Amino acid sequence: MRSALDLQDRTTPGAEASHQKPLPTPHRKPGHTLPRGLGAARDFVAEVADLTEPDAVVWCDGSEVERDRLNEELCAAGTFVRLDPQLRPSSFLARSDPKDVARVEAATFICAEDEADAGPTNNWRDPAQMRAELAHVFAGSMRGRTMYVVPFSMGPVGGPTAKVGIEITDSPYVVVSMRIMTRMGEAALAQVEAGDEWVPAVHSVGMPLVGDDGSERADVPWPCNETKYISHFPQDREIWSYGSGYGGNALLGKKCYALRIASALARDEGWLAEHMLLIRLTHADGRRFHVAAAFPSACGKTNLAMLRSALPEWTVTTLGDDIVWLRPGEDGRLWAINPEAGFFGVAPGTGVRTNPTAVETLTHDVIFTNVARTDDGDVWWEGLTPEPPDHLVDWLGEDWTPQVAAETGRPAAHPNSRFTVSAAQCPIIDPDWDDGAGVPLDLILFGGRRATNVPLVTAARDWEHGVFFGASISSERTAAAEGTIGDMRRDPFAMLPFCGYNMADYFGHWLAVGAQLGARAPQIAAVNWFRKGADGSFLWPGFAENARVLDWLLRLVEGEVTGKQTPLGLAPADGELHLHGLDLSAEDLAELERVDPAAWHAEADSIEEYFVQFGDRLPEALRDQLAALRERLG
Ligand code: OXD
Ligand code: MN
Repeated sequence: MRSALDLQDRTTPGAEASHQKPLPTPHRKPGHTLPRGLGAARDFVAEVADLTEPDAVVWCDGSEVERDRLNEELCAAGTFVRLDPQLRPSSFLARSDPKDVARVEAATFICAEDEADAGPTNNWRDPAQMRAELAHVFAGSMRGRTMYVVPFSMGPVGGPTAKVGIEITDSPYVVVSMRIMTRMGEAALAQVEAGDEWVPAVHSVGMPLVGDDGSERADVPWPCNETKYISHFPQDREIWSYGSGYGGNALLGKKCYALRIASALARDEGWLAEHMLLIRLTHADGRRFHVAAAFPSACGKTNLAMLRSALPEWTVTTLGDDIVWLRPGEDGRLWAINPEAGFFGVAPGTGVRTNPTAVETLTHDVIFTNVARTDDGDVWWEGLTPEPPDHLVDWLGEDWTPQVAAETGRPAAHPNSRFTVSAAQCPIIDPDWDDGAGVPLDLILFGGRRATNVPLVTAARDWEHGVFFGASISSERTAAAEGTIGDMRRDPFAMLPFCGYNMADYFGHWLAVGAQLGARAPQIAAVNWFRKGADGSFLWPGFAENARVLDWLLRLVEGEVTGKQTPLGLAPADGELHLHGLDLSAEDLAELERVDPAAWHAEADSIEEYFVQFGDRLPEALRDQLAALRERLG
């Protein structure tokens, strides 16, 4: 990634003439960290327009008419291809620039005044320095384009936990995606008008169509810039994103706002912004439970969010697949909402066997990005069906056949190709998903992909023990790395790329919230669906069968089972896990739950090594947990 300060070779026209303009910041009333109301929004929009020089400014209302017009424009520009109206009604395929296909963690910055407030796990930049760099790249960056003003609410509009944002973007793809992923348009603007606080979020693809000298250049289907900045100012609650049109880099309500900025807001206001799915389990006898779960990428989060229970007594309904905001309620329980309104899910691996519910969700009104196109105008990706079609146009727009794939190993869909779809379309969406009050949590799961060592399920003894589980989540990076501790990545609370402040302070904040909740805090547990046997095959069937693990944990919560103590925590006692109808040998079950003290001493060393980077900021309670683990291991 190039830095924008050495942009002598910058091909983007227009920066030099106007680089002296400072980066605007919205007006805040004295004592307020966030701007409020429509006046401040109007002024900020005018200042951003003055810096970026768009041809036109459009305030988005979120209507279907507006969406249809933008979709037509995106088709005319070649960004969208309309899919076959019979096979996939009102759906589109976008192909991104091949160099703009994922979140860019190396260009994701936390700009806190004090470097220690960003902490050792974030890329820190000095805020003043970053503002100067951004002023330079944003100057004239929207020339020849339309600037869209996108008011949006994270959470049901007006709900007690909801928060408003305003994204300013020069990408119509972002506008139509934000309409799916958030509550976007008039209702959110009405909140701003009523005087609500709002988070400023500015985005430019970084490819102006007119140079300083007035020279014009043609647009491309997926404009972007090699120079990228995904910048966060947690103290000012501002987001500035430049150079990418893709996913979490550009849909600023998601990772940038609902996790990085929201985690800083949550720290200051006494709540939690988390990278978790959210589901409701309803028992045949009518009892209902709510479960949130944090997993790093590629651990089956969307599959668990849309679980079809192998145990007929449980019915699962979906509340969210990626982010939850958790607030201690007046009743002393922890209440959860999903701040998003859609799913931005990874397509490959989503299929009839692994996630039939997701496949049913995607039958109409979907934006697909970087999947393959079938000859009859539909879409395909690896894992959608067991056998690929005979011919496809791949995500790069080139011919693809199973033979080509066999020879070159080239996938038809990019591994990070995505679907963007409204949550309301999910056939098992919970009837209360749009209720701003949220749901009270009974259980929080932490998990990763671990071929060895980590048992199928371990319940924490108490909240502090659970925070230790969260702080030490780890996941193997690749199939080749599985089984080797050296190649695994620690991803605390699955928040490594998403925590907007010092991770050690974040651990401390979790401890403080638990202390406030006391006895009414949800149960915490660690799970691992990915343990392997000596022959290298998975010991646990996963998917629908994961309901058996949830069933045991919820019976533990209810006091129907007691579990048995292991050095790690509480595991199912003999016969407690409901395994009827499952072809699982006694040996495999024992292996799934086995705790090897020597291997766990090595694990404890690896956790300690990870914790060292946090120095004195690491909460004492976590050091104590590590010491207690070693003592129990003997
Ligand atoms: C996501 C991610 O896109 O975690 O949800 O990267
Ligand atoms: Mn995610």
